[in-house]
This record gives sequence, C-alpha cells and structure tokens, in this order.
Amino acid sequence: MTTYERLLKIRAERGGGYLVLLDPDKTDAEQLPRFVQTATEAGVDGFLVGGSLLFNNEFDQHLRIIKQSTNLPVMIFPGSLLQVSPVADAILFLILISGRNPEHLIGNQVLAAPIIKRMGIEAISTGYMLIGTGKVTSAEFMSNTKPIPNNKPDIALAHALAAEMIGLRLLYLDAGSGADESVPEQMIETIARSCSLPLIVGGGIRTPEEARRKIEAGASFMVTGTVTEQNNHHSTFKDFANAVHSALPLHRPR
Ligand code: 1GP
Repeated sequence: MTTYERLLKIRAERGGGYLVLLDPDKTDAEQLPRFVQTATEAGVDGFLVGGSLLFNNEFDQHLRIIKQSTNLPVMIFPGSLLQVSPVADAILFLILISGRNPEHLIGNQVLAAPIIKRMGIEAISTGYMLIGTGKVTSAEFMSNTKPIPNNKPDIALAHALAAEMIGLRLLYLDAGSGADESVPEQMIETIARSCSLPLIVGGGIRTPEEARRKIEAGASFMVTGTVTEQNNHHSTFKDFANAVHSALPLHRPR
C-alpha cells in the first residue's frame, strides 16, 4: 500500500487523521525516539518532518531515528530543496499555489523531481496554500509570497478547485507555524463542500477542541507542531488524537 493510500485509509476508518510535525531544528536527536514512540502509543496517525528554515544538517539521520521509532507513515514536509531524503516513506511534493513566485510553482519542483525519482521515494503532489493572519510567518517570508487573506474563503476555494482540476492529490491549508490564528472553519467548510481533495489543515492549532472543529468543518487531517514540541506528553498527543477521531465530520468531501 502506498503512503497516500494509507492516508486515505486512515481518513476512511477514523473520520479524520492527526499528523504531528517534527522540525529537526526544534527536537534534539536524543529526545526523538521517546517523542516519536510516545506520540505513536498515544494514537497519532503519522508524522511530517521539515521546516521553513533548517540550521540542522542531519536531516537523514533525524529521519532514520524517526523511522526506527514508529511504524506510522513518515512524510517529508519540505521547507526547501535541501529537505529530500530516501529514508522517509513519502514526500509531500509541494506546489505553493497561493503564491505567484515561479520558483515555488515549478522551479524547485523541476530541480527536485529527478533526485526524488532516483531515490525512489513516493511523491504526493500537494497544493500548498498559505493563509494569512496579518502577521508575517516564516513560510511567508522565506517563500517571498503573499498568503491568501483568512477572511476570503472564496479566493481560497478558487485555488483549491484549480488544484483539483490540475490533478494534485492533496491540499494543505497552512496558517504558518506558531500563527496567532489558525485557518478559520468557514474557509475549511467552503472548500470541503465543493472540492473533493483531502484537506490537511495546520498552523496555530493549540487545543484539542480547535482540532476537532477543523475536522468537523471538513478537514481530513490536522497538524500540530509548536504545541506538541512544547508539551510532548502522552496525554497531549492522546487528547488531540481523541478529539480528531471522535469528531463528526459534517462536510466530508463527496
Ligand atoms: C506549520 O502546519 C504546521 O507548517 C504546524 O503549525 O507549529 O503552529 O502547530 P504549528
């Protein structure tokens, strides 16, 4: 089964999935096994690994430790071209569709594609949309693009529909790591009602209740990074996992 199929299976069986983001700069290699094992035992559904800017040059080694510590899907969420590795189960092949920077629409993808092909790693094409909260996030600054304003669900929907028609396989709505406000439920609902692509939502989600609302609005997967880096206890992961898995998705895509 491919990683993409595993994601779809998680959504079908659990109603929604809970993914934990690991930024190699923010978690020590020595603490990684315990972090990953704790999250796995607590019921999370998979891991994303990456960051907008990495000072750490042991990306492969981090991935190896993560893979040795869990049987769950481990996917690269690349912040740059340097974040490509054969060790992961898959890479989210991101197209920054909310922006108009050609390097992030096709330039970097052309550079990365032959390397990914040679590594034999599964690439999951993902329409990546930055959703603005007014405050500049690392992703916005580093990508040199403008995010979609978070009070414009119609603009977000038009981008989502374009991604679907182009043939991308996932959508990722990201308010940016540590954002003051997460992606509004109204925007998620507007997209989920009309677009059949599985929707990942992350950035600024701090409580299990907020996570539940994202799934109930129509997200297929939600992501925490900052809150679980700061509080990596079994109970934290479990509370988020339970909230996601017990949510009642009202607007599951057709
Ligand atoms: C950022 O969606 C992720 O790309 C996670 O964001 O760190 O705010 O949880 P947080």
